[in-house]
Amino acid sequence: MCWSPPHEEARAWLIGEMRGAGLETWVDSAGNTFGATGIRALRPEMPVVLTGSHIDTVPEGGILDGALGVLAGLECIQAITETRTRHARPLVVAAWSDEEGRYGSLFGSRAFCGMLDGAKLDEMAAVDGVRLVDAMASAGFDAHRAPEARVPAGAVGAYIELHIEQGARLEEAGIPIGVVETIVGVRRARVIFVGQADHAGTTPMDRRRDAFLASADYALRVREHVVTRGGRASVTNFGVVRVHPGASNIVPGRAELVHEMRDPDVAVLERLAGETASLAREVAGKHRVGVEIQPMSATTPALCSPRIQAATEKVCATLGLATRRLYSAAGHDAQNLARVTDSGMIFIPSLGGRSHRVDEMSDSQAIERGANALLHTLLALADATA
Ligand code: HGY
Ligand code: MN
Ligand code: MN
Repeated sequence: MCWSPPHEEARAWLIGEMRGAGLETWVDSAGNTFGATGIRALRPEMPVVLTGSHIDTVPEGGILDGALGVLAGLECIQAITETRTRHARPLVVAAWSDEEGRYGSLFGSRAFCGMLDGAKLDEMAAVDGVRLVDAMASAGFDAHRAPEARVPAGAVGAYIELHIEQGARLEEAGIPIGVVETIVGVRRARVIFVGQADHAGTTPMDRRRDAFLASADYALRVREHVVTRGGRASVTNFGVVRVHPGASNIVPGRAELVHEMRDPDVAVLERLAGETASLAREVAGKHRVGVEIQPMSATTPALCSPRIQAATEKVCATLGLATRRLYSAAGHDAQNLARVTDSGMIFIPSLGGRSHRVDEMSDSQAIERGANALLHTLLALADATA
């Protein structure tokens, strides 16, 4: 969890490894950590080739989501430096802060790409109520300075991120390398049903205004709606459910869901957001409860750069690695970087498609192939011969 003591310990370890590899290091005001060859800041006079990912994880997550891209990026740059391989542009590896979205998803790369609304910082809070300003202060950062992390225009010439697919398509197709074409948009909203707390024994069933029952009805109907009326790639999830007061002998007076929807097409997401809001009102009426919908975050789907895709495919052809183009059903920092530079992603297969769970894993050959594809893509982009 970003800004926590374990995360800051991991950051310190990473900076040590970067310095050990002979890189210049810095941390920006949004908590993004950088390791660079020969430069101490990003400036448009010398556009860099940037790689990286994130070191924060989901609760009870795996060890590759994010960390693979940061450590493989560092390993590649270290190998290039140690072998004194010529490259025209500086190489930089980044660990973006709070990718997993405790504070609205892809926080660090949003700040880096100038997408952070400074006016909202004071109200930003995690689902457990911890405010961003307090979480960042606990790690020694002033949240109000996060927008200063904005990268100068033209300072990044290309961005390429290595990541696990977090799904089963590559494994099932027996393809070692995925070349990402689009990255989904993710919309999150808090949906709060308000009924009436009552005695769970003495209140007749037909007189209850049960907020949890309304929320359960809503969840089932939304899932049906998204599956039948969404796009081919639309998905939805309810990963956080809170019932109040939360005692077995009280009819729930309040139920709060965090509702997430994803799709590579923003128009589909917009349509579903409107339709599910109407559904919420319809369900609330049926259960004689109130409902409030509080939007939490909305990331925009992104198209990856054809230049980066072609560079990766050319490199993989030389390495004898089969590739497949695919969309990412997970959100990534690369979708923000697409706003400031040519941005792309390389996927490797996830065993059984497992991710966001402790047994998330890829086999070592897959990791090696992915790192090799990243290494040669970085070199191609750094020499702008791609
Ligand atoms: O949730 C996601 O899509 C990513 O793992 N942050
Ligand atoms: Mn993740
Ligand atoms: Mn990730």
